[in-house]
Amino acid sequence: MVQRVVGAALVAAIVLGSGVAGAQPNTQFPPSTQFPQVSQQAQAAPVEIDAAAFQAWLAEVQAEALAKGIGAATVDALGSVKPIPKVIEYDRRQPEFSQTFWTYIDRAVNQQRITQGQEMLRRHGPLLAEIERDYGVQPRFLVAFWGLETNFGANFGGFSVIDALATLAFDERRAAFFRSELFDALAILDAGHIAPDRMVGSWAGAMGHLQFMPSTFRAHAVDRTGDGRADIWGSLPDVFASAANYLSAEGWKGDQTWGREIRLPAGFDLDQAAMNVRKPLAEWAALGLRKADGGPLPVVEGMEASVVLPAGVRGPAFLVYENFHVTMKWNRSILYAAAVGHLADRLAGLPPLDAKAPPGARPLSRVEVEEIQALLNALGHDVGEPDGMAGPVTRAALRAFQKSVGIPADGHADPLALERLRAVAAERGAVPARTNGALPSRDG
Ligand SMILES: [Ca+2]
Repeated sequence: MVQRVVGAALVAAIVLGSGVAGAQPNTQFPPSTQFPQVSQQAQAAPVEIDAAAFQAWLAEVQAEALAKGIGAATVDALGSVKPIPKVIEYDRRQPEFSQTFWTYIDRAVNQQRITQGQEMLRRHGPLLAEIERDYGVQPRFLVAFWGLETNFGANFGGFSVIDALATLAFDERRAAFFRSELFDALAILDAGHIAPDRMVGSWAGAMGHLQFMPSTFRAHAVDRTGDGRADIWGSLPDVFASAANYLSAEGWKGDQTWGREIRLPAGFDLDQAAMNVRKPLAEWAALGLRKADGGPLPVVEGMEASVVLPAGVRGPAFLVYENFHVTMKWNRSILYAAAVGHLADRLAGLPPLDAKAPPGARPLSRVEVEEIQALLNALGHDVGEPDGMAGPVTRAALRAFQKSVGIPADGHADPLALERLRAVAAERGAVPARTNGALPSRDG
């Protein structure tokens, strides 16, 4: 239930890769510390919080909470909340490097997680079977989400959710979003679902085993055990039922899988590789798509799918179904959705990905992405002011550049794309403007 958009358009952008319509922020979920999609973080400046201003603000929030019908005891307890400067530092940090598909997937779907996930499937098999019967979400997917969110409950994040949300609601950057989440969290406490000292989660307020934001809790959490509390911190029946209920509400198909790795035919039109291009399976088969092992594509009447290339043309190609789109409502990262699907496959004993990381695959730094943008500008493919974040505009410009020089147009910003841009710019005498990242000037 994590959204890693913050401080991290770079992340969302590069991660979302070619052909993905949305690097736009998910409005429902803030970023989490559980599983950062960046390999390194720049040090954020230390944050100081004005204690008097915070107290004055808190009194105002308490008054609003009372007006919203939250009980006096809960509102009184809010008075002792202490802001956490570290939370604001997390919220403001800028990723220094993007993460490649390969570094992400290797970390998300490692052997230890597969082994542990299989053990969880066995241990909780009867419960998960009941949940599947009632909500139509297959056990291997629930366990995959659980593994990615908190490593099967090993890491909730360790922050007091109320303290973290109050800090972020006080900070001006995304005050409205977090203020609303804070009131939802207070309502959850007020309803007696959890004791205040057990309401722990990520620095951004994502709670419990599956990292539900308070608003998601209020919309979808389930008391499976019938004790009057939806305890997503301590009760696995409540945890699994809540997650399955949420996925089901978003349109999960219990009789379908997430997608599959495929082989694209030579000469495949890369403009067709986009989440918003959906075609019936028969149509994709007719275009020459095959299973990764070369076998014929299974065709199910009525099913539509999209092609995604999260690492560009030199990475794996996936044909993804409705459940992939549902996963991207949970977390709007295409890498996350691919990791959930692949982990679920591995839990079921399916093989590793057929595609392997190409030699020299490495993340781009923010400065290198700025250089790509500056070079695109210099070559007449306008991306606006370089910002080090390869979003939809940059990807579209990169595709246009790739088409103009006759190379596969996947719009994927990587070291090879940078090299090609440098070479073409040098040939044409196109000089990029200096950027914020102090782009080293090659002409002195
Ligand atoms: Ca319960």
